[in-house]
Amino acid sequence: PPGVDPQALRRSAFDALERARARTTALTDSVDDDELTAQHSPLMSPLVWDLAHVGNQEEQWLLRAVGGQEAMRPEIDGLYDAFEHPRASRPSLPLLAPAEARRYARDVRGRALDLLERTPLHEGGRPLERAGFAFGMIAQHEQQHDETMLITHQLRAGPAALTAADPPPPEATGALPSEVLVPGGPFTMGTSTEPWALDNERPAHRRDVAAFHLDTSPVNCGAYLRFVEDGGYADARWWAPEGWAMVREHDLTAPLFWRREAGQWLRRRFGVTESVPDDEPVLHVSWYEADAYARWAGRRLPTESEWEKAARHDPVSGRSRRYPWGDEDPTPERANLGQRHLRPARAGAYPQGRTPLGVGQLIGDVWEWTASDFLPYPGFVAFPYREYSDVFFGPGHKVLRGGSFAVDRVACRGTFRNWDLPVRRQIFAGFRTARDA
Ligand code: AVJ
Ligand code: FE
Repeated sequence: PPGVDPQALRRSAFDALERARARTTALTDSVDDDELTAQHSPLMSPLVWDLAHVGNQEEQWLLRAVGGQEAMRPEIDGLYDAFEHPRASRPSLPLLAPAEARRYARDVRGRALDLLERTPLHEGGRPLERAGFAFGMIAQHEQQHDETMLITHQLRAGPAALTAADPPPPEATGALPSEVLVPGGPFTMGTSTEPWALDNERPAHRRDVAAFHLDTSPVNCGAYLRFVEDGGYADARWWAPEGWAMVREHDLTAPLFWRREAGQWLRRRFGVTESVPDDEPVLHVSWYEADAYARWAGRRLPTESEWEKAARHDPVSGRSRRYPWGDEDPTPERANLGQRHLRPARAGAYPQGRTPLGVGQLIGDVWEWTASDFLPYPGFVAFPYREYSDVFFGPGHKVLRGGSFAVDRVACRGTFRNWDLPVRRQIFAGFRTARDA
């Protein structure tokens, strides 16, 4: 785990905040002001809302809670409270205009960096300050909104505003087996030591997991297409009842952004139309579609504990590690993270990112739906605010694991938990399948 050396933590917090801001700037400077204030989809906020919301959360948690400073603009807190205004209503609020929103976020950041220099980060400090937690939390928050803004870019009409190099190809030597056996037995799930782990990842606890088989890579578009062409979307047998209702109500026939034209399957990605690539992990499927595919294939989604055991359990030491490859932070050789690429890599890429059993691409590429509801771990304590995780626990939300190409490394690790509604399709989500041993 990252050292508890205060100077190293201060440096990591500074780097993480700066990396997030560079990305926020790229996402909001790549379209004009009209596009920043427009509603590209009722599912999303205008980009200028995300920008000022990021600044406002930073002001509340760093300047006010850590620094004890007075509110800079108390009158805007309500506008940027995600619980006061649903996304669809945000364009009609008296939001800060683009130039004002940029200036506000920049002013907050200047003060936050001054505060980071002055704040003691040692073990005995206040919980928000200990190991720089609040600074790490705010960097993760901004990166999560950067991913949200990238989803807005994917939903917007018009020509491409963003470009990126393609991810690396699969390793040349030999194909992976399609699945591996993960032996049964207990493992440690969650963490009590990762300094910037969010409340829902805590505390570490033992879980028993029976032996199971797990796909070595996420399900690709070619395999998913076989389900589509086998009439998968027209056969109630494969679907959970609510999933079948969703398919009927919206006439779904394929993943979001796909369409069939002149006998060919096409999809639109960030303003570019291309043919659906057989060998790339499928994206933009809801939990219901992932669940239906798995049933059609005679398999099932892995549970959240199965996913984490496969990603972290080291059969040699018996210990749970931070990542599939060990305890070292992600690098560009290990995982497709950080929006360096605008698509997932094909199966067999990132050989240095595999687990000891040979499971690949668990971190990065696509968020992976799991079978599990989003629930608190035994001993969970909401921190520092109930609205991050606590209010979302329950059977309404399904857990996603592993992060996508759109997730920064600060907001991704073997213990990181994401969640969403099972109907959600615009997120960068795919899945892999499992079966009982
Ligand atoms: C954890 C990704 C579900 O975007 O709704 C951002 C993260 N929480 N601001 C979301 C979050 C508050 C959250 N997810
Ligand atoms: Fe937020």
